[in-house]
Amino acid sequence: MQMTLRWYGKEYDTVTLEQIRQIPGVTGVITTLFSKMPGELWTYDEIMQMKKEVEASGLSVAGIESVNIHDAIKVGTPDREQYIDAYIKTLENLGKADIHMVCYNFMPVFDWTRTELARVRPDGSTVLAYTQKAVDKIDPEDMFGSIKEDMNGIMMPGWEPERMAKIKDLFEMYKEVDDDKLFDNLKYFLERIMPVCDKYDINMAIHPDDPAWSVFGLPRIIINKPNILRMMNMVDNPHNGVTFCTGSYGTNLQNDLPDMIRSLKGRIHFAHVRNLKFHSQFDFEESAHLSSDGTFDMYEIMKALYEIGFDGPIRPDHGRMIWGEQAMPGYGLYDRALGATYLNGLWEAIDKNAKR
Ligand code: CS2
Ligand code: MN
Repeated sequence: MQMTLRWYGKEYDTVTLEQIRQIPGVTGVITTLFSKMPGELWTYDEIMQMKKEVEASGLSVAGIESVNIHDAIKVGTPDREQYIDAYIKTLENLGKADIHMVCYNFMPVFDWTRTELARVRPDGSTVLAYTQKAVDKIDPEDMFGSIKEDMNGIMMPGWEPERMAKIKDLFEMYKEVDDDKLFDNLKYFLERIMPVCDKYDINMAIHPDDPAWSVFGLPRIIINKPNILRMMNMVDNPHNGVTFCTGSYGTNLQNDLPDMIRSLKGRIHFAHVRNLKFHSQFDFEESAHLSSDGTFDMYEIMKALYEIGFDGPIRPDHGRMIWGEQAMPGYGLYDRALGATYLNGLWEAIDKNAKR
C-alpha cells in the first residue's frame, strides 16, 4: 500500500504539501481540481500543472478524489450523454498524465451527511457527528444552512453553495429514481467509461454512501456487501472497483468490515481508514483512529487489507480538530498525521509478523 493524505490544492487547503511531506511514511497525495463543477471537463494542461506542483514538493499524485458525477448521469436524463462524454475526456487526460486511480461517488443530491461539524468531545477536540434524530427533524432544504456556520468559511466537498442553492430542483429530479433505477444508471455510466479505463489502466473506485442508508427519502445503493457485490458483478471488469471507506460502511453496524474487505479482493483500489464511536445505533461521532477510542477493530481492518494483498493508495480519512487547529472540518493536519502514523505502525507489525 501507499500511505497518502488528501490535499485540496493550495488555494483551498490549510495544509501545505511541505507539511504533508514531513509526515513519516506519507509519500503521496490524493488530490483534485477542486474548482471544477460536476460535469466540467478537466484539461490535460490543468492536470499537468497540478501534478507538477505536487511532484515539486517530493510527493506523488497517488490518485484523484473526486471526479464528481453530474446529476444528469445519476438520474439518467437524456443530456447525460454529453456529461459522460466529458467524463471520458477527463479520464483520457488523466490517463495521459499517468494518473491511474479515480475516486467518485454515486450519491444523489448530498455527498456525505453529518448533523454536526464540530461536536466537542470530553478531551476538548471537535469532530463531525451524526444523529438520526437531528436528520428526522430537519428539512433537507435547510440542511446546508444548518451546517454552513461550522464550515470555518471553507467550501466543503459535495456541499458546493451553487448546488445547494438548487436543492429543490435536485430533489425534483430524483423523484422517479429508486434503487434499481440508480443501479441501472450506474451500470450505464460504467459500461460507457470502461473502454477508456482499459486503454489507460484507470482504476475507478466508487466511494460508499455515507451514512450507509437512505437519507431524506433519497435512494442510496453503495451501502453493504450484497449491493457492492451486485455492482462488481454487473460490470465485471477489474477497473470497476471500490474505495473501501471504513467510516462510511461502518456507519451501519451490521456491516462486518473485515469480511467485506475479504470479499472484495482485487477490487479495492483505494482505502479510507478511520474509526467511529457509537453512542447508539444511529448516533455516532468520528473518533481518533486508535481502536480503543472508537468502535472498530483497526488491527483487524488493516490485517484484512494486508491479507488480500491490497497495494493501492490508502489514507487516514477524517481526523479530529485538535491542538487549536483551524481547518476544513475533518481535514486538519494534526490528527490525520497521527492517523497515518498509527496505520503505518499497524501495517509494519502485521507485515513483520506475516514474514516471521
Ligand atoms: C470523503 C467523501 O470527506 C469524505 O467523507 O470521503 O466526501 C468522498 O470524497 C466522496 O464521497 C468521494 O466522491
Ligand atoms: Mn471516505
